[in-house]
Amino acid sequence: MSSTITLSVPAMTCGHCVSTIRKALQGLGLTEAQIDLKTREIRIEASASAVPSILAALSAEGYPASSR
Ligand SMILES: [Cu+2]
Repeated sequence: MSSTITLSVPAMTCGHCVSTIRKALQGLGLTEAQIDLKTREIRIEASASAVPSILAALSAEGYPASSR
């Protein structure tokens, strides 16, 4: 069962970051992610069990994230 998950990504500071993150999420099949540069948050529909692999993928791109 999926729910809305909000991730905080402090290192996301510009449009380049956003596009890198968007690509990483698309690689995981998360094509509907909402990425808010102003609050540095990502909102996705995903199952809680998918969160660790999402965090790992973001971290691998240089954007450590935490769920909140
Ligand atoms: Cu940037």
